[in-house]
Amino acid sequence: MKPERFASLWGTLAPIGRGAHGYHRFAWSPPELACRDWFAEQAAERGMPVETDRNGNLWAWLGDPGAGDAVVAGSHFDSVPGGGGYDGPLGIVSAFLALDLLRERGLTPARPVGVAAFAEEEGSRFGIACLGSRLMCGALDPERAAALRDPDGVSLAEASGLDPAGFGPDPQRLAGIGAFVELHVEQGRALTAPVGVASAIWPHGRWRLEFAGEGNHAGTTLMADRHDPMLTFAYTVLAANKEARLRGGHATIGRVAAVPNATNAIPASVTGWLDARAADQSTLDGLVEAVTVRATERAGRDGTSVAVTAESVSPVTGFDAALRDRLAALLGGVPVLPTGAGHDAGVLATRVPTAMLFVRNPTGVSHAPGEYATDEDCAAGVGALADVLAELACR
Ligand code: HGY
Ligand code: MN
Ligand code: MN
Ligand code: MN
Repeated sequence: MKPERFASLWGTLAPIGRGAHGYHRFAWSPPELACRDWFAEQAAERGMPVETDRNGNLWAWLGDPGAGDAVVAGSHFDSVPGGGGYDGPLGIVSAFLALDLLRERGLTPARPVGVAAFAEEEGSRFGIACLGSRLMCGALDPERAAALRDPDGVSLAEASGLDPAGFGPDPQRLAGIGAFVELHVEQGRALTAPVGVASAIWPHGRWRLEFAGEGNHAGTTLMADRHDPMLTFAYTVLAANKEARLRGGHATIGRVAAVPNATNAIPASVTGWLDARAADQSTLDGLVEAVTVRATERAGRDGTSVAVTAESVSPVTGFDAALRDRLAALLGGVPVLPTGAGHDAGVLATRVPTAMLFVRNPTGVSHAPGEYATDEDCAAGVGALADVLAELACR
């Protein structure tokens, strides 16, 4: 595919939700709804019926998915606050363009082929990553999902317009999928070629940290009399960074809220979210344990308390080895590499044969405005995805 052809379709989606400081495409917010409209238009242009499943995921089909053994390609539209534009949308634009290439090559799929857009992959609105794919795959309690509310108190059902009684596993849909392939911008700088294949997703997760102390006056309370949860919180941020470095893991504490959040009052509580990841499960477990122990010890000294709650934990995802090796060989021995980023593919991989393709990101930056991929590499990604779809669906 010529880079300018990729750029032409990319240019119809990329401006949606782009702000001065990155993208703000939260699930079922106006920009993400506009992306869903874009999805329906692209599908209609290709004569592909569209459906929204019970968990809010979008599907467009070539052929009858009821025939089973479908090959599906896709990703997500939503972003982190101030995110980059390629994380997610690149996989969906590339899927539609790859289908165009199949048609131009005169290839007619012998199996149903789908394009999917999964809901709330980043978890930016409701706090749980891969919400739509987890619900579909039975990896998230539907009642827990129905109880979720965004920071404005809006429920998942209110935001999506879905029936909360419908949230949950979709075994019939999964049974009809023979393979899922997600193309994604690389979120790092390890990929030295335009396209690569994922070997695994690091185990990772999110833990909610709740620090409780004593709210008091910032100006009159003696230092010796304070039980300041912000102090314990600050110490825990440093501890997480240190423990991660010691283990070669990754740890960040974000999404912070102090109550009250005032300049002249010591907060009564501080909440933050630990995002921790590591190349293997025991290292991740050790990292989270160390952070928890250090925070608890410090709380004892500060006269505060800390509660650590696992929000969503994803074990290591080893992609289907046969499929992974088959695609790497098909694409001429492209690099095969792990990723520390979570993906819907990591959830689907627990239920159907799944693979991931990466497109080089020269900046290595992601979840920030600097996220980037050249039109040339993106066009190479479309070509690779078309080769994969031809191999899996047209033979
Ligand atoms: O958070 C992640 O790893 C992914 O980008 N959603
Ligand atoms: Mn992301
Ligand atoms: Mn993503
Ligand atoms: Mn006062």
